[in-house]
Amino acid sequence: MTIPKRYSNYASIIVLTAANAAFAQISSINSAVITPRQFNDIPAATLTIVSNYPSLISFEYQNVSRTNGGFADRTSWHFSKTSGASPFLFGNSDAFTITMDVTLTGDPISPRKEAGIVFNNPLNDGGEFIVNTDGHEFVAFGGFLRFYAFPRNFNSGDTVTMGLTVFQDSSGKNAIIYFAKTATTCMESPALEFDNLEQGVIAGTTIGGYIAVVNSPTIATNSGTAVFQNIKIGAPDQDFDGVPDSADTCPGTPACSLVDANGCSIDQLAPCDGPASGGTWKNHGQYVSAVAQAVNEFLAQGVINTTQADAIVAAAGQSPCGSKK
Ligand SMILES: [Ca+2]
Ligand SMILES: [Ca+2]
Repeated sequence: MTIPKRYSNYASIIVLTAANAAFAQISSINSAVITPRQFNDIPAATLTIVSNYPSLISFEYQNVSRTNGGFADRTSWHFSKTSGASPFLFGNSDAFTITMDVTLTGDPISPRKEAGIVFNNPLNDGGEFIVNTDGHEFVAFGGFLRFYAFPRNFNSGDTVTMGLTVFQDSSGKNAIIYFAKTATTCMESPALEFDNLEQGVIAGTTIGGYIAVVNSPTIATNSGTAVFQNIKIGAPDQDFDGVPDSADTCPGTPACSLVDANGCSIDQLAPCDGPASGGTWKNHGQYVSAVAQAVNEFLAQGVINTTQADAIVAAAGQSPCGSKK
């Protein structure tokens, strides 16, 4: 399913470079460390790097082809708070949300090209949340990461948003939620409590993104490109609506809903089942009126345009919500 993990020494190498750095707040992250040719089984391959954190980092491999052995080439980046001098070291109690738009292209799609978010920890190497070109997977696995697989609907050349939130749940346990958005779907995993001995992120873990391109002994032009855009790391946002948990008055917004500044969707402000404050709608008109009120708020905040507003109110009018059964 995944590229074998025979590179287990890497994590210790990168962490040792900054082993004594003090842990600092996530908000101090300001840059990325690039590690070119982290694994370099096909040294003759061409690698082109564009590094413009946080708007764009791209890794383009060409001619990943070697006839006399060699498994794969890999290049990575990791978050940094030192203007790219050293990787940021995450701690066990850090809570955060990471999102980025990832475009992975393989020419051809097989042998495998993979890209995504990587966690390198000092004890048992990396966990990854990735897409790949040949298996069409969205999958998280390895290290201390909880395994999770979304439906296999990734295709080479797609731009997808990949994200994850690491947070402390109501039981006081560290947990992770994975998020993925394609042009047509929006997917979110349940909150998964970490089950490793350290109960979550192992102190000293570095986090970033990478591409791996598997060698083709027969296709001289074997190539793969990963582009990471709109890289964001910030306070935890469990429902990925862009409003951090601490400011979100509507937790659990369905993935990819439009929300107001308080993190509330129109459905959450005016639920079909009855007012958000509780009870039931007196009649259908009261429901439609509540939707219209929410729509006006969204219009005023610039969250939706008038065409969208009209469509939402029309749909509410045609719904059975609030009608006597
Ligand atoms: Ca939120
Ligand atoms: Ca919300």
